[in-house]
Amino acid sequence: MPLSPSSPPVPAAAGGRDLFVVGDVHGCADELAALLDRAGFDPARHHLVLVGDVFAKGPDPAGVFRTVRTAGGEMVLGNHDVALLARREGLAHRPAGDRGWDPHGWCARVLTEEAPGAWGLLESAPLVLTSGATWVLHAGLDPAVGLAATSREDVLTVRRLAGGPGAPFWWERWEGPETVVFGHDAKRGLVRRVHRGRTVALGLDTGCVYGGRLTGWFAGEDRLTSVAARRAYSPLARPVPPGPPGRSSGSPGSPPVP
Ligand SMILES: [Mn+2]
Repeated sequence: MPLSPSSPPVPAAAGGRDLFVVGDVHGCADELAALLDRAGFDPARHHLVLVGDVFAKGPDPAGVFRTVRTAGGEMVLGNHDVALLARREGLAHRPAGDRGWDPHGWCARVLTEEAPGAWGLLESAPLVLTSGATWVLHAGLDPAVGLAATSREDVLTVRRLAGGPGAPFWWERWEGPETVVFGHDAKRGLVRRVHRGRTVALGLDTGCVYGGRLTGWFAGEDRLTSVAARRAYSPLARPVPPGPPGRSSGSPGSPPVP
C-alpha cells in the first residue's frame, strides 16, 4: 500500500496530567484493564496514550475500545491500525479464502458491529503524539535525519536501520534529547536506551498478544508497570527464511504486515 508523507506531531491532550504510555495492546482487553488497575491509573491524574497496534490480532478489540474510551485515552497509528483502516475502506481487499485467516477483516467487522466509535479514534489518530520532551510513535524514526524528515513508513515499521540483518536498531543511534517511546518490536521486548544519563528511547512492546506481557510507563515518574498475558493469542511471526531478495517473508495465512 502506498504511504503518504508524514503528518506533523500532535500535542497529547494531557492537560497537565502525567502520561501513561502503553505498549502494543493488539486486542488484549483483559490485560489492558488489568494493567490500568495494577498501575493505579487515575484519569484525573494520568493521561493514557497507546503506541499503536491497538486492536488487531488479539481476542477482544471491542473491549479494548471500551476501556480506552472510558479512560479518555489517545493513540498513535501502528502498522496494524493502518491495515485495519485500509481493510475497512476496501483498499487492501484480499479475496476470501486465498490466504486463510484474515485477522484485519475479522477485527474490522467486530469493531463495526460492537464498537463503531473505534473508527473515529483510528481515523483521528496521528503518527506522533508529543508531551514536552516525550515523543510517542509506533516504530521509530531515522536518527540521521530526525523526526520531521522520517518517512511515514519508517515511523510505522522501522526496526533496524538500512544495511542488512546485522545493522543497528534505529534507537541505538538516537541521542535525543527527546525521549522517544515506541512499540512494534516484540522480539526485542522492553528496550531502554540511555544516552548521557538520560533515557532517549523506550520500547514498550513486550509481546502481550504472543503470551508475553503488557507494559505501561508513567513518563513523569519514569515508572514501568506490566501484567502477564493470560495466554498466547497469536504465534509470533516466524523468522524471515533465507532466500533470494524479493522473496516474501510471510507464510500462508500470516498477516500482510509483521
Ligand atoms: Mn507494529
